Amino acid sequence: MQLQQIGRDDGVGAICSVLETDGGVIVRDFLAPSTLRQFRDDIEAHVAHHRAGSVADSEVIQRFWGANTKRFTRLAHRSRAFIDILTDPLYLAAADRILLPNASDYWMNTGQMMIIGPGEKAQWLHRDAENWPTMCRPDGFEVTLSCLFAISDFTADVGATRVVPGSHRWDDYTRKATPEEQCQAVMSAGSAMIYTGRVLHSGGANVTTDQWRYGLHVSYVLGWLTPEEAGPLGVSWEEVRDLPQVAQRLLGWRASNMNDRYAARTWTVDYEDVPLGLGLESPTVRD
Ligand SMILES: O=C(O)CCC(=O)C(=O)O
Repeated sequence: MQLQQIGRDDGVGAICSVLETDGGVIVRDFLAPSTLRQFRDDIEAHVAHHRAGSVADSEVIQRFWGANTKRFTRLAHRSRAFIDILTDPLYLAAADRILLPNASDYWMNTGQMMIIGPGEKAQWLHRDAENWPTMCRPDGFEVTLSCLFAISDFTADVGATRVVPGSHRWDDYTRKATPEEQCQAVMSAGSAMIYTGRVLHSGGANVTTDQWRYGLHVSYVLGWLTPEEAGPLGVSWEEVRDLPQVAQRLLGWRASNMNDRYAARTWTVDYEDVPLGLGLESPTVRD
């Protein structure tokens, strides 16, 4: 069992067609070398000061997180290159196709560094849509789309993501995957594995003694569901005010459903779009 690999030039049609059958696909050399370098440098400046493991009371969270795994978010605050990744046109085109049939828009679920350290055990297999349990079922639809960007090489030994291709199409989501049904997203730095919210996957075991696996998880979720990360609490208006509106919306700095079809907007302030309601933007600036 292996994940299919394609190139950026194969386009959004190829991504979506593999996602439909396998639930996950590797896009080789997804990131431009300059973006990869800049992002890695920005993150490196933070990593050394960040603890491994969770300080949460919950033992379940601690196990899921990993004792020797560093995780942190607020990436728009920590790296300008992150915005280029968050708004990558190919990734957005895939999200449009997968998510927009079920919503008028989507926003960032989370942008999270997942840096798996030496000796870390494999995480348990899970589906990202489990964040919204009633939406994670065999007869449901995709509410979230995720991507793991390899910021360092993803080898089998260093903990490349484990995936169970086709598990999004199973009739029974309580079924356990056999070892033969699992594979790993082995890929070089700059490549990316896009996967649907209903495919089983997990962080792999890092069996090295001295290497850290740098993974960047970026996911989107339907605009009418609550994201994992509290986006606008992690990045200020000053940091996002000059970004394109699509980036502002993804980061939760714009209201959802801002169209004239229904008066059914969500995520408003004083029933206005966020910056307008907060008095950060004058009514004439929009449009
Ligand atoms: O680190 C990985 O490869 C995947 C981790 C993951 O799926 C998660 O933490 O939700």
